[in-house]
Amino acid sequence: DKQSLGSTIGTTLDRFINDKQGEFPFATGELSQLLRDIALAGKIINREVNKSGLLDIAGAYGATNVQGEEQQKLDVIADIRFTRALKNGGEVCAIISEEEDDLIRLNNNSRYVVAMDPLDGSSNIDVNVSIGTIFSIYRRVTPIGTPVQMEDVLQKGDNQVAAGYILYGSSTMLVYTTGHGVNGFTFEPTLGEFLLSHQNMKCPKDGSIYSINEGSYQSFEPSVKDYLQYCKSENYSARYIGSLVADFHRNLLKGGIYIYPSTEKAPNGKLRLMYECNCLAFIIEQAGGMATDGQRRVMEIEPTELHQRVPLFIGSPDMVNKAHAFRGEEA
Ligand code: AHM
Ligand code: MG
Repeated sequence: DKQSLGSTIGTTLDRFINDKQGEFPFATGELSQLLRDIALAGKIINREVNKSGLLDIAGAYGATNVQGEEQQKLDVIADIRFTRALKNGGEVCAIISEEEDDLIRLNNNSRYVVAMDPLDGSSNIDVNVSIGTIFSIYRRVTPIGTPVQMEDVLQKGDNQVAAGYILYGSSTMLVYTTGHGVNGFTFEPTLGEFLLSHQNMKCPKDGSIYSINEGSYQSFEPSVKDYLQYCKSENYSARYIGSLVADFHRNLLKGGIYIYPSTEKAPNGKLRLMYECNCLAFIIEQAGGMATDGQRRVMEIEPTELHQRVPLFIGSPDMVNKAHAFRGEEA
């Protein structure tokens, strides 16, 4: 109705973050500031993504900056922009990124660690299909003021204090959780603001969309093959963009399951625990869904290396449970 429209439209992300600050651990304002820094980085990457088709001709128009960044691939540019925004913001002691081999040390006097995939969906970047940014925030475990250790960045997903993604789709959206539900904000480009558009998002308990790269069918485990046969017998819709954030976002809204199983080429699946899976697992659980590696909750997995991969089964709980049931039958 009109009144509820009026009360939600016009809530900017900044305002929402401020209003919710009481829900944050310690409520010192640092996490709020960090979320605002990430939103700013998202706006900057959004700007780059929107003109990415011009990258090759940018030089011809004198748009190349001193670092020559315009000549680089968009995922590298996104990594640089994101890191810079977090560095300038000062709220982060270390970043781990899908684009970097090692951790990046920032401000030792800060409390938070960020894990990110600055631009996911690399195969879609050059062909003007939706792509996304994924981020997780952890609290360091070693004392503030000391050099960051591996144990600060290698934490299991259950330790996340916040997580979110930015989807550069037909509109740009930022979706995040701090463990008190999931909220989505749509970017209004003429205002330069993210506005609250999807309050308290809930994933449908069941659905009829399955998302998997079926081209690798031959090398799937029997239980995954069986589940896919079941999806077909039920006349489900196959939808696979090949951009995790976009596939996840659609399934979150409509109900569905996304699977990246182990394959011959990728025995542990392709997706990274720290940069992709944990973040989306936190969000889907907060929205009432499930995320597993086919057996265990993703967020319980103890990471042993930065770029560790895990199979991913994520989405509507009834669908994830159904996929598990086929594995049970095999045993
Ligand atoms: P990337 O981090 O190199 O972009 O890879 C991750 C992407 C996901 O967005 C997507 O779901 C998946 O890889 C698609 O992989 P595939 O082409 O093997 O189906
Ligand atoms: Mg990725």
